[in-house]
This record gives sequence, C-alpha cells and structure tokens, in this order.
Amino acid sequence: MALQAALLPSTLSSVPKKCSLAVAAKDTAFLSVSQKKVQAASLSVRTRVATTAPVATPGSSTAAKDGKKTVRQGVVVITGASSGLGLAAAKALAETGKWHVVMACRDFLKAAKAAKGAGMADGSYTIMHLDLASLDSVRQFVDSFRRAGMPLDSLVCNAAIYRPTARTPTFTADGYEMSVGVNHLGHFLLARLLLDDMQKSDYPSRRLIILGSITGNTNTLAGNIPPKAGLGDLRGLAAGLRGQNGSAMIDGSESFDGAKAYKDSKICNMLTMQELHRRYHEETGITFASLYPGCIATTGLFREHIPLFRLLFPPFQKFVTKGFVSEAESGKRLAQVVSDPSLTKSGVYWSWNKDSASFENQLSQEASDPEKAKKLWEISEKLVGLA
Ligand code: NDP
Ligand code: PMR
Repeated sequence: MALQAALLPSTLSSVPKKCSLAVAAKDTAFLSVSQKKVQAASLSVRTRVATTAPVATPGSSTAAKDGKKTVRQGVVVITGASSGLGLAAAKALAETGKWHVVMACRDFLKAAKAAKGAGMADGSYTIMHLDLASLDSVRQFVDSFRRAGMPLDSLVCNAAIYRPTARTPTFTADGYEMSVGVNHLGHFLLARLLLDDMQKSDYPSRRLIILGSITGNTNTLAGNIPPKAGLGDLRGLAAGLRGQNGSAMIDGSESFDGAKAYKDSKICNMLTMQELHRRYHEETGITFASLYPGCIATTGLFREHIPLFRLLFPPFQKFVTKGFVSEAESGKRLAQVVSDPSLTKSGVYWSWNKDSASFENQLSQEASDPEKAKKLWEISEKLVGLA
C-alpha cells in the first residue's frame, strides 16, 4: 500500500492509450518535478496495463453495411474490481468482448496483477485509482474518468470492507466510520456524481447496480444471526458517525460493532438503490438494481476474520447451508445484472435459486422502507457535501 501510495497519486489513472496522452499532458502542467517523476513511473505501469484501445470505440454506434446499427461496446465501471466478486465480474464482462471494464481500485498495482492473473486481455480493461475511504478521491476519480473521454453505460458499486473483529472504529479521511464510509457514503457520492455521465450515454440499457446482501435482510435466517442489522432512527449517522463524543454506529449505539456496521452499510446500499429508482428511473430510463450474489465464502471480504472462521466458513456454506457460490459463478451472476437483456427491470433486488436462475427477491421491511430511504438519502447528501 505504501509503495502504491507513493507511486500513484489519486489523480493518476490508467486509460486506454488513445486518451491517456491527453490526460497526461494536461496533468503534467500542474505537477512539480518530483511529481512528474512519479507520474513517469506510473505511466510506464499504466501502458503495460491498458495496452490497446477498446475493441469497438466506446461512444459511437457503428452503421453496418446492411444499414442496421450495431450496438457499440459498452463501458462499465466496477469499484473494487481487484479481487473477489468485482474481479470475477470484470473478467466475465470483458471476455464477452461487448464490454470495456473500468476497474476502479484503491491499489493500482494489485489490480493490475489481478487482471493479468485472471487472464483478462490487454485492452479489454482500464484501471483507475479510486479510494472510497476519501471523498476527495471519489471526486478525483470522477474527474479522471471524464477526462479519459469514455462514455459511461453502467456502474457497479461493488467494493466493500468487513471488520468483524474490530473492537474500535477506524475512520475515513473525512472522519466517518470506515465500513459505512467506504461501503455506503463513498458509493453514494460516486453514484450521484456519475448519474450525470450515465444520462449522457446513448447505450440502449444503462444500469446502476449496488451490491446488497442477505445478511442485511432480517427476513432471512442469515439475516438473523447476531449481530442483526438495524439503522434505528439514523441518529448516529445524522450526528456524523464520528465516534468521539458521539456514536460510530448508524443507530447511535454507544458501543462499536464491526460486523453490525457492515450489515448496516448493506441496508444503506439496498435503500439507496430503491431511492435512486424512485427519484430517477422514470426521468432517465436508467435501471437501478441490487443483488445478493450468493455466499462467496472464499473472497478477501473475510480477511480480517479469525483464521478458524476462514477455514470453516467455506465448507459450512458448501455443505451445511448450501448457500455457497464460487467466485467465478458469482461473477457471472453480477455480469448478468449488468448486461442480460432480461434483467432490465428497475428497483429490483436480484437473487439466484439452486439452479442458478435469477429471481426478484423480497427485501426485509427495513431494507425496503421508503421513509427510511428518504431520510438516509438526505443525511447522506449532507455528509458527502451535496447538500
Ligand atoms: P473482496 O474483499 O474480495 O473485494 C472487495 C473489493 O473492495 C476489493 O477489491 C477491495 O480492494 C475493495 N475495496 C475495499 N476498500 C476499498 C476502498 N476504500 N476503496 C476502493 N476499493 C476498496 O470482497 P467480495 O468480492 O466478497 O465483496 C464484493 C461485494 O460483494 C461487497 O459489496 C460485498 O458486500 C458483496 N457481497 C459479498 C458476499 C460474500 O459472500 N463474499 C455476499 C454478499 C454480498 P483491495 O483489493 O485493494 O482490498
Ligand atoms: Mg451466515 C441459510 C443460511 C445461511 C446463509 C445463506 C448465510 C450467508 N449464512 C447462513 C447461516 C448461518 N450463518 C448460520 C446458521 C450461522 C451460525 C453458525 C451463520 C454464521 C455466520 C457468521 C459468523 N454467517 C456469516 C458469518 C459472517 O461473519 C458472515 C457475515 O455476516 O458477514 C457480514 C456470514 C455470512 N453468512 C452468509 C453470508 C453471505 C455471509 C457473508 C455476509 C455478507 O457478505 O453479507
């Protein structure tokens, strides 16, 4: 991380060669000599990562000889595409040749290695720096993305952290409790800013997807394993989730609980998707969706859990609950939500049955409460500086 932070300031990004020169020239004007050295180092990294322009130039639909229009290659931004579900979905989408994937990641070098390791073809993806634990970084990402000149057809808010063993809260650059700061607030700002870009896209089916989870839904067995998710009256969030002289928990409880903070953040993700749907679907035609991809028990999400949990969790999910799903299969599920022509309905929380067929799932009462969604929206707007 330290190496990455030193080499890659957040204004830098990897973009297809076509646009990277323009970005580099513009950026260089504002950089000091030492910064230029840093940028030169990163440019060599980024050319290795994104070597060719997308297969069909994003932004234009091509007229075929018979006069029929061919849909151009879509551009999808996936946050946290450096591991687990995000990486698997990035690979699944890139492999179709129909999508150029922008991998929005906090650790550029890790993402580059992950993409190569997954066998993603050069030119099928672009890596751009995004640290959701900093609202400045979110804004810089949006700026870099716009400068790269690509259209935006789909956005997947996938990145997350889970801190089940943490006894005390940690905080984002803006001072918000980390799990809610990264999983909800960072994505809330990103989605709000990029909505403008999605509205400009001429792609036939534009989709904005936010990952939810079964553990945030108390209408399920998994959602009833303590600690249970619950936002209460949002008083902790309204007070700024600061911790000192206040609460780091959304419901305002005095004691910090890392597992609950994650589950609470997932309720926020599902409520945000529905509020986006209510506010923007009719006006923009954009499809808003959330999903529970299955229990992907092998991912990095559980990296902070105790070793015994990490050992037993995958076989427990495979053989006892039978809720287990491989990273590759979960990636295909998410890819479906991005691009399957049959999943265009907006406001839906998708899940999959045993035969891996998708269905519209029921959210818990709290995760589908419109009043709470509105209140969450208004408080979140203030916290990220939009109101
Ligand atoms: P992983 O830990 O494998 O992936 C999470 C990704 O988020 C990583 O790429 C990580 O980056 C990134 N990330 C973390 N913090 C930040 C940050 N501050 N800024 C930018 N990126 C960040 O977990 P999963 O693949 O399992 O999780 C993906 C999504 O799926 C999450 O939203 C999770 O809630 C959801 N989900 C997962 C389930 C499961 O069983 N695993 C079940 C239900 C939902 P880095 O690689 O640098 O650490
Ligand atoms: Mg859970 C129907 C059974 C089912 C499913 C689908 C999950 C998914 N879990 C189920 C059941 C149980 N879990 C049971 C019976 C137990 C008690 C032994 C149990 C325990 C458990 C723990 C300790 N489960 C967990 C944890 C975690 O730390 C994970 C978590 O809550 O992360 C927030 C987790 C999960 N169980 C799941 C899924 C998908 C997770 C990961 C949660 C997520 O990403 O939202």
